[in-house]
Parts: sequence; C-alpha cells; structure tokens
Amino acid sequence: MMLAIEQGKRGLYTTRPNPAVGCVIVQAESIVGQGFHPKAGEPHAEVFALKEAGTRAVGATAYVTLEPCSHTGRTPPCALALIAADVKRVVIAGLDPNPQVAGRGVRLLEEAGIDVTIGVLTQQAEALNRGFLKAMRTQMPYVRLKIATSLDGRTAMATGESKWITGPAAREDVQKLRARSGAIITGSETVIADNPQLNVRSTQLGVHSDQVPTPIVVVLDRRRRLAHDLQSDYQLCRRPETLYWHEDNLMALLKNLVSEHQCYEVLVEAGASVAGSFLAQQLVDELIVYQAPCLLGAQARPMVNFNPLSLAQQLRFDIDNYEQIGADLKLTLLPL
Ligand code: AOF
Ligand code: ZN
Repeated sequence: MMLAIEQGKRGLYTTRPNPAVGCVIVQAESIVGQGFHPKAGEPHAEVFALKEAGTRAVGATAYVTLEPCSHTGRTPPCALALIAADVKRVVIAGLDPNPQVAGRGVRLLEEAGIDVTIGVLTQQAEALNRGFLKAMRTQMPYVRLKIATSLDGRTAMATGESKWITGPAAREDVQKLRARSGAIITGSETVIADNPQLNVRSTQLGVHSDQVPTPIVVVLDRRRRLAHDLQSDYQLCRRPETLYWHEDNLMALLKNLVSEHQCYEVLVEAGASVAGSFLAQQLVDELIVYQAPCLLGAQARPMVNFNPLSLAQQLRFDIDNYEQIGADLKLTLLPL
C-alpha cells in the first residue's frame, strides 16, 4: 500500500478535480503491475496497473489507495475491470465518499467473490486527497491558510516592504501548495500592495507546470476597489479568469467554489485582515507558517488581524509537522 500511495502521489498536481489514486498489483510476492490516475478524463489507476500486469493479474492481490469506482463517469468502473481481470483479493486504504461510489465498489467486488480488505494506511492515503474527501463528505473545501513571517511574527515593514522575508526554498515550496489547489483566495489589499501573479511556475514539481490545471484566483473585493480590466495596473486583474467576490460571506464563497467550480482544496494567500477573518470564522483546516529566522521589530505588520479580548479567546493549534526548508522553518498547524 505504501508503494500504491507513492504511485498516487505522481498525480497530486494534475488530477484535479479528480482524486490522486495509486494501484499496485502483487502476484506471489512480486509486483506485476503499478499505475496511477494522471488526469481527469484519462483512465484510473487500476486500469494502468491491470494493463501492465496482463494475465499475471489472475489470482493476484490489488492494492488501491481509494475504493475502486463502481460508476461509469468519464471512464468505465474499475471494480468491473478488477473482476474481469480475475484478481483474488483487493486491499483498499479507504472508501470513496463520492456519492456515485460510496461502498458500491466494495459491494461489486464482494458479490463477485473477491476477498476485500479495507483500512490499510488510511491516513497516509487520505492525506493525498484532503480536499476531494472533505468536499465529497461536507460540500466544503479543505482550506489552507499560508503565511510567511519573521521570527517575531511580522509579515512586512510598516511601509509595506516585504520582499523578501522567507528565502527561495520556502517560496518554491509554496508553488507545491498552489499546484495542488483548485483555487487561491487573496484580498484586494494584497493585489494593490504587492501586485502578485499567484500562478504556478515551478520547475520542481516532477511534472511540467503546463500539465497543472491553473488554479482559479478569487479576489476578495468587498469595497469594489478593483476593476476587472485588461488595461489594469494589476496583473491579476488583467487575467480574464480571475473571480471577484464582493460579498462578506466567506462560507458562501467556499461552498460556491465546491459546487460551481469543483475546487476542493483552497489556498488563502492574503494579508492580515483576510487571514484574521478566515481564522476567526473557523474556516481554516490547516495553517501553514513559513517562518524566517529574522526580527523585524514592533513597528512591522502583524501576521493576523484578530483581537481576542482575553486569553480564553486565543486560537490554538496542534503542530502537525515542522521542517526546515532552506534557511526557514515550515510549520503545519491544525486548529483545535
Ligand atoms: C478509482 N480509481 O484512480 C480514481 C477514482 O470521471 P471519472 O470517470 O474519472 O471518475 C471520477 C471519480 O472516480 C472520482 O470523483 C472518484 O470518485 C473516482 N476516482 N476511482 O477507482 C482512480 N481516480
Ligand atoms: Zn475507477
């Protein structure tokens, strides 16, 4: 299953809105087929693995990181492909919460007399598809809030000067967050202050960046400070695919991104006010802080605009992971 997860990872940046899935087929202790789902519209992981295995799939065990599908979508059902190939056993990391599947894949396999095991390395497999899984279960996307700060939690000098606090390796890491996101949310303040591109331009994703579906950029612009205008001073505003959100209701925006745009993982890259709103409204699933080992002083801008009245109102997190990236620290935090 570990190898199947490694296969699945190969599609992490390219399968959107489909999940990243891997499959390994084992016959008498040796691997006879491996595959992953590369892109929506192309065959699923099982199909590639079965193709490689050929007749060696007869009597074999298939390890799949997601329940094999039972529906005819853009491609025919994988459960039927496994049955037709005459595998003996299927081991699945976790069920597919897609209402079109949701246990039916397992039922088809069992009805065909295949031995099914569910629940192997579930957490590791689910980490590949946080957004797909959350959206299928709750119709809300998985929201990551990314902030780059100094050691004293500052994001810019009082003048707004901020290029650069974190180093090139941390900024390259952000490319991976963007590449797996269906949408990037920013604020009009950030657009005006930084004129960002918010695009995927990395050469270190393991796939060419033109294979990565372009994330939608949503600009929060309640005060209508920006004009969607091909002549605009701002790069994002010149892109016809940029969306503007003029309402206050962030929950409604997130729901809309799932239902209207199939954006299941969302990255918030904005300033302190937007960060504060997402956090205070408990809309953040994961806070990622890139912290540079430098001090910017008490006049510099804080990372989150949020004013608890007492210690009891603080926001607390579990540390899910910490690692050094270049000269900086990357903290992955889960709100409690
Ligand atoms: C699998 N194996 O490798 C993947 C699955 O539109 P389609 O035909 O590509 O179907 C997409 C749905 O299939 C997707 O929403 C999810 O439920 C499942 N993904 N299933 O058996 C795979 N990627
Ligand atoms: Zn399938």
